Amino acid sequence: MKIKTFLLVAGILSCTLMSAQIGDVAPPVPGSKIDHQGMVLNPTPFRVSVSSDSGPAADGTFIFKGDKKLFHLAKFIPAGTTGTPLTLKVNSSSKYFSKLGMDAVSGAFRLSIGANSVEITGYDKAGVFYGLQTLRQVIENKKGGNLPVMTIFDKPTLPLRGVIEGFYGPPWPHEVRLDLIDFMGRNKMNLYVYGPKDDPYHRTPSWREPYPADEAAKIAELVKACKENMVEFAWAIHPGGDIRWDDEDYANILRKFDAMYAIGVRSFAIFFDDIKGDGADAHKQADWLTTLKKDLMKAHKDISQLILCPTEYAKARSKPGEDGALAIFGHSLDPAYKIFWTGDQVMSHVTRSTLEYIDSRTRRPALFWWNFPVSDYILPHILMGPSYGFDTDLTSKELSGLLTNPMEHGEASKVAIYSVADYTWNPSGYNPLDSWERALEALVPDDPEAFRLFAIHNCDAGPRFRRAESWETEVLDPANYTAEQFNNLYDEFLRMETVPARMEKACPGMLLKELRPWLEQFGAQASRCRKALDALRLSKGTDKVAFKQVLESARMSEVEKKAYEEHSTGTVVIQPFYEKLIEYLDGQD
Ligand code: LTM
Repeated sequence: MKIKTFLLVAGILSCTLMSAQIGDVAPPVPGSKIDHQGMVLNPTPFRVSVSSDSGPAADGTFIFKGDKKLFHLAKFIPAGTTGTPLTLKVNSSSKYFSKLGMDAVSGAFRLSIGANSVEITGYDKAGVFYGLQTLRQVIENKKGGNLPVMTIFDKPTLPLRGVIEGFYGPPWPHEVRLDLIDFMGRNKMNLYVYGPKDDPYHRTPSWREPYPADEAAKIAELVKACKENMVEFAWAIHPGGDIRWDDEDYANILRKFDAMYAIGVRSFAIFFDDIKGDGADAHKQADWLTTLKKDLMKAHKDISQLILCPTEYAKARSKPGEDGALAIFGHSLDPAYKIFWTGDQVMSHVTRSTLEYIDSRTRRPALFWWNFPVSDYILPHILMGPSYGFDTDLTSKELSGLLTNPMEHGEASKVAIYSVADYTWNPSGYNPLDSWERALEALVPDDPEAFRLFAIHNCDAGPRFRRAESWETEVLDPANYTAEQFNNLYDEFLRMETVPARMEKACPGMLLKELRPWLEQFGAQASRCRKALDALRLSKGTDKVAFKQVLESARMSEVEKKAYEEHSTGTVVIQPFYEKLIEYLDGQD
């Protein structure tokens, strides 16, 4: 039997460490696309040994064996009374994992696919669940054929990996949340913090009030979905806008937490971001939260995570000295609390230096609140670009975890969520460009090329968080270009014009619904650009009437301008090129 052992990190050497800070010019996207030879796994596994031998049929059923208490984790694996034996077990001995060259951490597992049987050994239940998720992916990759004989050793690097629904604007619809929780489970994320700014029962002025019964029932359903996907559901309260630091409001917070506990919540977060005045007093926050932890633990033995979002949540907003909030938390906030941090700025890269800044003050590894692909500060944009700007040598010593704050468009946010799952599981194996390519293929498998064409021109988040966009497109100088440049660009616009119709056919419904307004603008923009190039060609000839007619057909009307302002696309390269071209053509008139 020929065994080829390889680390799925090829191409990563070309990744540069992203330590540069945000400027007006986007850094290039690190990494490169990899040929995965029919075995696409997300997150990128730690170690894979694959042989050329054939294992069981991928479309067959499995007979569960081993620890019966683990069988419920395998709901998504086809079970039968005949088929391939699939043994599930937990082995919490660190000796076993260190012999395999692995850290014994929650979520670690060994998946072994033999010629006629499969075995998953998890360090804990989470490890078994993740092994099953990897098996599901291997099955999906090999549909219609046979599983390869292979062994995967895998473990998460960052203990907390997930999503913080923490944006301003319409909170996600219930069905989108449920779908995202399933997506998180598939991609081995384990924390969903619920803190939508526009949920009135989360924030000032209604945080003191209980949820109406129907909304409480929906939250209970989210908690249940999270449990099934090995995701911890943390409910966040945001009381700082009008909090009174008195006994009555302390009791109000406890009462609200108790009500959330009663519907299944076991993790809590307290947010003090984006407030001014008395609520932002770090001494009071630290005192209260420390007492709150004691009271919660006294009343309930099974509280899981406690998280604080400070008012000074970014370096640019923090006081560095001993009188700053971070140092105050370092001295007097119970160490059980994780502390959110958005980096040097509100929208930032994830760097060792920013973590040194916060960790040395708060005396604990920060929990990164990564403000991407959130778009609440740049609503006309849809952020479909790669996730990058992460130092790849970070560990749980500096970073207890990282959560992405996504767009109000939950389905479209999956492009970034997929890659954040990838990075947080295996930072040193993270290849931003390849991860993005895989995300696009996973989300629109029936026409990934159309989705990619749309996504590559819809990346930038404006001057506060410049992102690389349209990096493969060479636009031309209307006063000086070659025939080759003209033809290439013309062909690209023609291809772009086909995208809306192709996406209508290939894109899954919930995602399509979110993208449609941008797809319409994208098609219209491509068509205008193509017509403007036609006008450029005509401007070199003698038929001035035809030139003028085509130029007018390429021009944006006031109505079109307004629609574009609401749903902007190609803002970095395509639209500026179009505007420059029209200006040039007007000069030829
Ligand atoms: O980032 C934090 C901690 N708070 C808010 C978020 O709620 C908001 O979504 C982002 C982006 O606008 N900025 C914030 O300051």
